[in-house]
Parts: sequence; structure tokens; C-alpha cells
Amino acid sequence: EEVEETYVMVKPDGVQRGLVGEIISRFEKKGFLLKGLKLFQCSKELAEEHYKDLKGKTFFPKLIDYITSGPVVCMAWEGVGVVASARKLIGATNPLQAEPGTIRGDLSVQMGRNVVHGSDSPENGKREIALWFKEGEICSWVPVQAPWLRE
Ligand code: YYY
Ligand code: MG
Repeated sequence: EEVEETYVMVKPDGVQRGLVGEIISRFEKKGFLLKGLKLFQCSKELAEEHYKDLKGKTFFPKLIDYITSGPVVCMAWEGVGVVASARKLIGATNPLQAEPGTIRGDLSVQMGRNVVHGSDSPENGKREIALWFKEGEICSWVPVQAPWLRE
């Protein structure tokens, strides 16, 4: 049981559709710790760096157009096992295969409009938080409910 950090992002469709509160709420209610949060319009360069492992895929240009098409909401979340847990809360990449109860399963239908991103490993969690947030935009704090979340 390791304390990890993950980068979660509401994509432009989630912002446009008014789903920001709903999506933040799921991670808050689960009991993870919010360490960074901002509305942000990203550049093509940043989007390409974020998704650099997918460069060369046929859908890559469309993915970059989508991510840069409007503001996104950037979040840094901390918690025990938060990387894998956030991926579970988010659901499968293809929303039609995502289980009901997951964010994508409940709120989206298309892979190219799947409303939210979550890091796929603790290493990428750190990498992506460093990529999307500047120093001073991340807060370390202890919520009053901490003893009620962990023994
Ligand atoms: O981590 P996750 O977002 O679930 O999927 P990735 O395989 O990292 O792909 C990133 C992003 O690219 C995905 O959320 C939608 C889009 N995409 C696509 O449009 N078409 C595919 N065949 C695969 C991924
Ligand atoms: Mg991914």
C-alpha cells in the first residue's frame, strides 16, 4: 500500500457538457486528496508531450485537436493506490465497454469523447503532474477528515 500521485484531467467535452463538478466529486467522495486544480487551455506542444507515447498512432492528430479544442480541468490527486483506483473509477478507454458506475461508463459513448484522463502508472502520474502544473500550484495539506479515511 503505497501513497501515490495521479494526474486526472477533465477533457474539453467534459468541461463543455458541464460535468466538471460531477467528475471532481467522484474522486473527492472516494477519499482521495486533491493537491492541484485549475482550468487551463493547453497548447498543441503540451498536448503532444502529454500523449508522446501515442505519437504515430492513426488517431494521434485527432486526439491532439480534441484535447486542445477548449479548456480542460487539470487535477493532481494523492492517495494509497490512487493510480489504479482512479483508472477503475474512470473506466475503460472505450466508453461503450466501460462498466456502468464508472465515469466513462455513465457519462460518455465515444472513445474520441471520453470526458476524462487518468495516468496509467505512478511514474506517469509524477511525470504528468510536473508537466501540467508549475511549482507553487501543488498544495500539500492534511484534511480534517484524514483520521476517518485511514486507520
Ligand atoms: O489511458 P486511456 O485514456 O484510457 O487510453 P490511451 O490508450 O492512453 O489513449 C489515450 C486517448 O486516446 C484515449 O483516452 C482516447 C484516445 N484514443 C482514440 O481516440 N482511439 C483509440 N483507438 C485509442 C485511444
Ligand atoms: Mg493513457
